[in-house]
Amino acid sequence: MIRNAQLEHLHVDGDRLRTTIEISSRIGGTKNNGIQRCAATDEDKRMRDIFTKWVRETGCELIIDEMGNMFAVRPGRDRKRGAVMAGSHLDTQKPGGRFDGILGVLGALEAMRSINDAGIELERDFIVVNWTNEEGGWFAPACMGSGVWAGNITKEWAYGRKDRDGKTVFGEELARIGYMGDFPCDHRKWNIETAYELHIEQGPILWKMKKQIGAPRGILCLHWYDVYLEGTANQVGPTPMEGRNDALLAFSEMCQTVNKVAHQMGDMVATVGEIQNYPNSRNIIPSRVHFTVDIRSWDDNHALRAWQLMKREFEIIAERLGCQIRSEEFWKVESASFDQKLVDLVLESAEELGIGSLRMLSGAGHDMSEINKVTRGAMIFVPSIGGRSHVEVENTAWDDCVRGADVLLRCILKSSQ
Ligand code: HGY
Ligand code: MN
Ligand code: MN
Repeated sequence: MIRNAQLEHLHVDGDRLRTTIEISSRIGGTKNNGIQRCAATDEDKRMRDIFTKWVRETGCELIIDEMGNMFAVRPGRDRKRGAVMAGSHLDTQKPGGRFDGILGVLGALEAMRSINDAGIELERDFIVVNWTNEEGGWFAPACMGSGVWAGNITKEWAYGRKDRDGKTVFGEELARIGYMGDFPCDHRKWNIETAYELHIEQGPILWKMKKQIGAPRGILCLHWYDVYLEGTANQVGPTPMEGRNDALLAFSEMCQTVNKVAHQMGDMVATVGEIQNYPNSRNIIPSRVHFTVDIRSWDDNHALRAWQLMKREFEIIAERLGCQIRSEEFWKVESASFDQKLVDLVLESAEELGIGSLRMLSGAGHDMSEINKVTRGAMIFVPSIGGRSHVEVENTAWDDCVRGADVLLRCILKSSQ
């Protein structure tokens, strides 16, 4: 049993957390102080190898499942009771920042180390997890490891995903780096009672409101679409403007449509983030374009209505410009409402530590969208300086990292009773 006195005085080791994150920052580190460490790449392998070493040093058992999800298991006194889990992801965008996901895994590792240092035997198993390919920045979609684990996508479909250049296949690369484990990637093989994820906010709210801890009540839904346009290539010189079937011109009008519909509908965001143009030559009329649409809202139906409006306008544009169009929903995660008792526990823990906190919503997607489907979950946010993320300048003050890890530690201890 954890006595309140222990609870009162148990803190993480801030210097050790900073050193651990700084070591991570050097693996795939970029010259602009970011990280490029996409899932199933050599940089991901190097980070996983070091994380393996750190986990072994804590004396935990390390389980690696079929999707490369890494679970560090610290046995509790009564192993029949549901475990407490905390973690996030060590992969990054291409390029990305030093804290997105990384703070969540290494903050949970620091909590594990601090519990070890205090010689506490927890009632329940405590599991630190590194989820595979949360970002989806190189092998889409996002949340692939947690998505298979929670049953949103199949392992086979995930293994077959190609990288953004279409050159490598995810399953082969995961096996190549040596992290395709044997343990089934299935939440039903685990008995998880409570899950936490410490994460940077990735937006401006905490930073602007000068609050140090955010407790999101949930995460927006994410809908990812692919749109394929087919026009007619031709020599740019002799081909008159009338009658062209210019796929890139069609794309440009559709990109405007995405932004126009999002502004008109409100309570949502929509973004065209990725485009391939073929043949992408300055003196050939573009004949093929692929582009992506990312739509997010707290209300799934609102997001779906927006897509229907966009799609209808796309078809009118394609018809007028003489292009073929095909679109499909590539991936989605419904909006996630967290367990409000756990959200309250995050706010209560922050208050006990004298830290200003705020109940909010997450616009960024997280593994917790998937985990929250199959167990009770909550997240702990810390401020992103300037509200910036998914960029190399992503930054969070070390004191905020430590405060977030302290709140996480306290939530773990409370949920481990
Ligand atoms: O897309 C997201 O919000 C997350 O980074 N996967
Ligand atoms: Mn993340
Ligand atoms: Mn991210």
